[in-house]
Amino acid sequence: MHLLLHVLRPLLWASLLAAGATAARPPNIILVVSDDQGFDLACFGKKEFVTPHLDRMAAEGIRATSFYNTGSVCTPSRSGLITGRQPLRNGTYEMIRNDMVNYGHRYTPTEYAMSPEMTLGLDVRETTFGDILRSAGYRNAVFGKWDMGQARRFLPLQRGFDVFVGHGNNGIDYYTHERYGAPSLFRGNELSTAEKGTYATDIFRREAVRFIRDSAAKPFFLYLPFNAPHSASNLQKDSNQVPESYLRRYYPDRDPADARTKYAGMVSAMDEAIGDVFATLRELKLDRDTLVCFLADNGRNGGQIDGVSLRGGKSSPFEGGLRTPFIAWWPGVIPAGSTTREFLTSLELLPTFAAVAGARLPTDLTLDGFNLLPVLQGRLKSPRSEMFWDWPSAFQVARVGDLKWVSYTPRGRRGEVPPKEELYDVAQDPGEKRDLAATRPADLQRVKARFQAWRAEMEATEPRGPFRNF
Ligand SMILES: [Ca+2]
Repeated sequence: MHLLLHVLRPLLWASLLAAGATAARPPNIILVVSDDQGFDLACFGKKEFVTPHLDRMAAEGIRATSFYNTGSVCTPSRSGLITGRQPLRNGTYEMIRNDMVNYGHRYTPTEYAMSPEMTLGLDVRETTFGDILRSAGYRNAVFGKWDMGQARRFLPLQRGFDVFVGHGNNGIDYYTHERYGAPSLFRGNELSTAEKGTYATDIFRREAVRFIRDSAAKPFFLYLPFNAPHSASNLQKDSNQVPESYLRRYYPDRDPADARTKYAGMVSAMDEAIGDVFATLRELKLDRDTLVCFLADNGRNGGQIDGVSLRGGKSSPFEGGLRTPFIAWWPGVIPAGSTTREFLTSLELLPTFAAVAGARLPTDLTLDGFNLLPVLQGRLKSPRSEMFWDWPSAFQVARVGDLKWVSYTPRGRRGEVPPKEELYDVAQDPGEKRDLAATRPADLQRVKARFQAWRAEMEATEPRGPFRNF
């Protein structure tokens, strides 16, 4: 059975290519992730943001408007993306963060070496999308925010990647590359201060272009998780950082000192970096042999899809936190200028990459998603009818069909105060304004029961660190 699949899989990606494409090998794969951007880009309706390259990507590819991440904050969102497994299954379901900085504490080097940001990370028994694509012969790189731990065993070179420039923790200062004073920029396995003073987005942009140019010999996987436009991790009051040139270029009529203006400039700096990636693909004539995906890791307050306002933002259980933009681009394979409303999540990306690469998945690996390419091509309805989220310190959520059950408490107080429970029809009411919990009690119980069944499955899965008690 598996031998047969192994033989047939290379035919799978070949059959996905439209007439005219001449791929002699599986496609390159580029995954771009932005940090805390939510729907702040013009092609999802926020016209005040100048994002011509992402807009062009959407015009030449497909937008998804019902796409979810596995968390509404960085770390659990990224662990689901990287492993294709629910955070409760892969074990990284909370933030890996030295929270004492919230109270003004500065970690000494000795303290930092023993702190959660150094000692915790994605369980080494987990398989990453880098591992899967490497097994199919890909050359893999990460430039940007890894966020899966920074002890050596957790860093990308030990997790299926060949090249890494970036930070293993949550966030850095864009110029010093420090996290609250702790040097945090790695080249490979080593911390490096050689480029102190260079804007982080420009470093990741340059490395991405260089990697594409250096990868002619093999299919490549470029994972490009920008730390932008997340605010910088330093102790300044306004920690939005962007070179002046972006402010002048895009907002000549706005106050350059305004934090909101700087944030918009950070979005545009990232968009220009993405533009360089596309320009390089076109120059090297790789644009029909490369699948490019873009998503934001979580929402941001004030999120809107095509003018419809979403409730909540980062760290929230509502659509404004969990639902994010997704764009996929592969000329000749994915229809241009299209939009899908199909129910999809970031758990689908690892199986999609494996399918297009013709990779064999380990038989003992339990995944929580599926190949979404046929859905993007309009050949299949999404097989997904349910999605569940459990962020133990803050909320539990189930979406079953169009109904969404939400149980939430102020963060960190779960179990101390009674949770609020609500029910929404997110197809009819994406803004989650009309709570149906009182009027549709049978539906409420049905959705909750699905959540409980899923929760029991997570409890029964082989436990993983770093948070679970086993
Ligand atoms: Ca984030």
